[in-house]
Amino acid sequence: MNTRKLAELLIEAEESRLPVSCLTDSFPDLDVTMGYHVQDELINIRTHEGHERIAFKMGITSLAKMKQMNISEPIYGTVFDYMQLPNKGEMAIEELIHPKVEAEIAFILAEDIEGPGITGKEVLEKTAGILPAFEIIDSRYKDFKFKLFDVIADNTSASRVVFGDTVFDTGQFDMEKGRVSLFINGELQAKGTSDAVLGNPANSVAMLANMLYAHGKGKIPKGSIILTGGITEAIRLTKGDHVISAFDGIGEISFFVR
Ligand code: 0L1
Ligand code: MG
Repeated sequence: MNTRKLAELLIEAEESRLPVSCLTDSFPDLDVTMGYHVQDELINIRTHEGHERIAFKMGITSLAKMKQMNISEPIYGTVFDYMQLPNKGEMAIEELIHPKVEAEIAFILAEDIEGPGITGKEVLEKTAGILPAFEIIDSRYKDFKFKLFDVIADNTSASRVVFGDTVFDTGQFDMEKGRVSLFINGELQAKGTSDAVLGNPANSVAMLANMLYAHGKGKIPKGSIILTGGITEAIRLTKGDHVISAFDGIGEISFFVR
């Protein structure tokens, strides 16, 4: 298996907006480790093109989804500069394949965090603030169907992000019971509470630090932004959607799908 060729195939699918068959259809034995090798290659290609990481992301952070995929830890990926949309701005649907939106909490670190053994409590002590956020995921695989290797290789479906304009203190949002509602064109489409993310979104940042350490990738540097995982389920987007998410105590964010 040539990791470079697989990464190029996924980039080509993203750019052409033509989804591909799962890589595991051709290589059924591929595992998590190989998935991150392909993802690392994809990140190298994007970096050489001049793109910068603006955030880390954690995916599959709901215990129900983890059970469904038979995994004991979530997965992580990279959000690049070209993926960011402004709050209250527009998302061009023709740039994407079959996008879905989920509401998340993003952390901004005040200090470096390096595994192993990091806990959610330590994360909260080293956090500068939080942002309400949307993650728009868009699998490069046909019908949004994949196995674990495939989705890791595909940079965990990272596609677009929207961050709120104001940084809040961690105490301004209840990390275990904070409610989040997602409305499309005025109708409630999904809702959840913050404990949907590994019991507390801070645990997601801790897991990222521990996983990066275990994978020999060092620390999460001070100033990093981390999208911690969907509090709501992911909802399919269509042209004309006006998407608003309301977070208990920390306001609303929105975007329009054109
Ligand atoms: O939780 C997520 O950010 C999604 C990760 C990848 C799985 C998917 O595309 O549904
Ligand atoms: Mg997500």
